[in-house]
Amino acid sequence: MHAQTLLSCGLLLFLVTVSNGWLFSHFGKKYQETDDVSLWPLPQKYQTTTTTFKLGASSFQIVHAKDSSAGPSCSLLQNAFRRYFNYIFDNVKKHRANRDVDQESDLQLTELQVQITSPDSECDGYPSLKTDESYRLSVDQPTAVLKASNVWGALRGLETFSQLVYEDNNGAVTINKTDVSDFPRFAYRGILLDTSRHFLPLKVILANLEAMAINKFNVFHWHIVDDHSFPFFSRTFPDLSQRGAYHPYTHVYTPADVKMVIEFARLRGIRVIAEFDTPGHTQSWGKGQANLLTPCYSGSTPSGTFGPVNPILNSTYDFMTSFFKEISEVFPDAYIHLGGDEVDFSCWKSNPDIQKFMVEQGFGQDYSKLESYYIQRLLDIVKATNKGYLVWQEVFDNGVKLKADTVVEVWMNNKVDQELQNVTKAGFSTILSAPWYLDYISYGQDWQKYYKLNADTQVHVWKENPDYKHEMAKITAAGFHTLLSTPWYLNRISYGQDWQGVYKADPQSFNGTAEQKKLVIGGEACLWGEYVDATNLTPRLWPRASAVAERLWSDESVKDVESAYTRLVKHRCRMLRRGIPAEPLFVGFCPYEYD
Ligand code: CP6
Repeated sequence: MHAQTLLSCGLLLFLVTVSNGWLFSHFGKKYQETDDVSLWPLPQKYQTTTTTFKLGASSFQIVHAKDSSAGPSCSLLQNAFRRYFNYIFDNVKKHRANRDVDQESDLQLTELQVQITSPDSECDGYPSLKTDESYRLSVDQPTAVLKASNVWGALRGLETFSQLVYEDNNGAVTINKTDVSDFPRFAYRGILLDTSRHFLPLKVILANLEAMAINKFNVFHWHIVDDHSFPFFSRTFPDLSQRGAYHPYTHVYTPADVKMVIEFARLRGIRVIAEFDTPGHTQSWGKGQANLLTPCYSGSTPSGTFGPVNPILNSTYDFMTSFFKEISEVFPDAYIHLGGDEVDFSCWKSNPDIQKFMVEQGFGQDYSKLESYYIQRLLDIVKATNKGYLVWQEVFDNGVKLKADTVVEVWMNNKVDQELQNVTKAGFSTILSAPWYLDYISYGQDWQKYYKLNADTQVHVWKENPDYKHEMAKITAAGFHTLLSTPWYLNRISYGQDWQGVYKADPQSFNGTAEQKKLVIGGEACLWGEYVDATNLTPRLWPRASAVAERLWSDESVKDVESAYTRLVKHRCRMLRRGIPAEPLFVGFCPYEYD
């Protein structure tokens, strides 16, 4: 038993039951844990036994089954075999001498056969919203068998296989006789990264894609440009990044960089959905594209500042046509995210040409009609590229006419259930991100608040927390010096955004018919970039995003926080061991720690 488990035993109730030789089983309801294995996200069904097999680095192989529709020419699988072989054996070598398999006394597992069952393995394709990610895994002597209809299910099964492997007390690589039958609860399981507020180096993006694969996420929502910078290199409009990026070549994603992200993601069964958010959030676009943004006025003269995309000029739509033609060719996914959130009307209101247009169109003073007019024209442009699209919820709320296959993303954290009801009632698919804004550290823990506090005066400033005010009064009345730290506890994330809060949210908990619930295709964890760059991205996102991963993959009934804790602690240690600096959930230690 790991000492870390002993520690958590003091904290949590730990159950092991033995029945019919099956030590623990899970069928969407109750399950128990072993000391060594932690599956995350929990599979839909699995059954494991006390029978163990040893794996030797020189004898064990991952191979294509004879009747598989994929073979050694499938580089996606070859690449995955190598990746998982290394996860199973490399670190063992690195950290301690791997005890050799004892041929005499140990049962050996020498092979994992991977069998792709459908005639089209999809080896050279891309995953999509309709992809079947299910797999079956049978670990038995002398070979284990992994069956999936295509390579995407095989990737998920390989991850599960690698999670079943552990080291016994002597350090021997071990796996128990186990059966798994697994599939995701939701088809869309995303992570949003924002590369505009801070440029994220390529290796940070790739490391995050690797962490996503370990957690069975399947969509990278790339919020690639925004107000603050435009790091996407457009072949059609190179000035956009030349003038709009933080730096025209160190802080830009070249076509080769973008290709690498897309291929690295594909090899892990992850879709890359790029977001080009308009008409708001576009300040950086204005630097490299003249006349794209609306000139704001103060009184009757232009103020020199600019607002959202100018919706009244034909040149705007010509630009969008060329731009989205390029985007639709660069990004192979069938969907593009078109944004449409948080449009500020004040600049439009100030501009006399826009005012005139509003009158001509009969929009009155309703600027959301102007916004809808723009979005409608944009959607028609993108539709002509044969792409589907996602939009933020405001686009739906404003009554824009949407294609039937549009996905509406619900992000506002008020009246979430009502919004999900409305969107699905109108027949649209939806994804939920409102409960999963992981960039967000609670109010009271942002730096401005700390900065304003002052050890002398805070007694007057910090009314919400009278405890230490009282304490300091007592201490100083007794004539002692004191110092203050109460308001400066930077260690904790607010309730609601800690992992338990994230874990408890469910995308289908709103009131609605079965048909409405089916329209919820998933959700995503958002890591907006205002306070995040390469220095803090990984620990801020992981393992809290893992809690989202289990919510979106595992059965609805898997929601017990205490048993999740036991597994998540071990899963987080596994991420450390695989080189991902995921932050701790609570006190304890890992067998292999990050250095
Ligand atoms: N940027 C863009 C953002 C946000 C949105 N869109 C955002 C808004 C509120 C919070 C976090 C992020 N930073 N383009 C909203 C979808 Cl709390």
